[in-house]
Amino acid sequence: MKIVVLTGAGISAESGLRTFRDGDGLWESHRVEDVATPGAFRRDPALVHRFYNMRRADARAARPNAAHLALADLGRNPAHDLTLVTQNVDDLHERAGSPKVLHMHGALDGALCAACGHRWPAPLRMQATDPCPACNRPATRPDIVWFGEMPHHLDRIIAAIAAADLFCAIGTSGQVYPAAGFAACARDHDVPTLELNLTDSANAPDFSRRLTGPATRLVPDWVA
Ligand code: BV8
Repeated sequence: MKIVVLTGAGISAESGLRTFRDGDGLWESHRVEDVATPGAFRRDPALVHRFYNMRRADARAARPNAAHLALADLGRNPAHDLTLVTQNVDDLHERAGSPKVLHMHGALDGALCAACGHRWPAPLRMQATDPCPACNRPATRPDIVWFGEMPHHLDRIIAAIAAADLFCAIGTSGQVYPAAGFAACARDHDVPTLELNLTDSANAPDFSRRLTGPATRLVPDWVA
């Protein structure tokens, strides 16, 4: 069975990592949409690096939960062909044992040179003046897809959805595009859709089946 799973911040919530839109969705009184942008980085690179340095430390201190582990089991099941796509930038899927994770919004453990495009493993704490290992220019940014930037792997994701037997979204509010449009894309290709979430998402009507509850209960039950 070909399955495409899309995860969002809700799958890491029970590992202690904050989601974007639960609670007040603010960080140092900034809306995430105002920090996770190229304009914010141009205006105040130190603020943006502070945001991601904090989240990198939080992610390294967190542990995968039962939902991450259940998806890793699903990926190892030879009866299924799983494409795991995440909007998350933490590495909890990988640390749970998922072999191939498509990080469509980038990853905290990556650094990117804003001048030459070189990528390298991110240190725990980064600052814009860190020289690029390739061009030596002080233009270091997190390797994160910000608002207004093109997400990664879109062609591969859409092709996998079109050919899938099931599309399942877990722990995402369905408010950020193009990820929020994947369920409608599945429906347009007559692919069954399933949503596992704690609350109603913005694109809940796009799903043919929905289960409500915490991911650490729903995902192991669904995978079993
Ligand atoms: C782009 C950076 C184009 C990483 C993020 C239509 C089409 C295309 C684009 C747009 C469009 N309309 C608007 C846009 C622009 C924009 C957008 O969508 N804006 C929104 C706000 C309206 N999209 C973009 O800019 C994208 N780029 O389209 O480029 C382009 C074209 C040509 C050339 C160049 C570019 C880029 C989007 C990526 C932005 N980066 N973050 C980071 O800092 O982490 S988005 C950010 O939101 C995170 O990546 C996060 O993953 C993502 C989505 O949030 P969720 O994961 O859903 O988290 P949220 O807190 O919202 O919800 C949590 C859910 O979990 C809730 O439902 C809750 O109930 C549930 N939950 C909580 N606890 C649990 C739980 N569920 C289960 N168990 C629990 N215990």
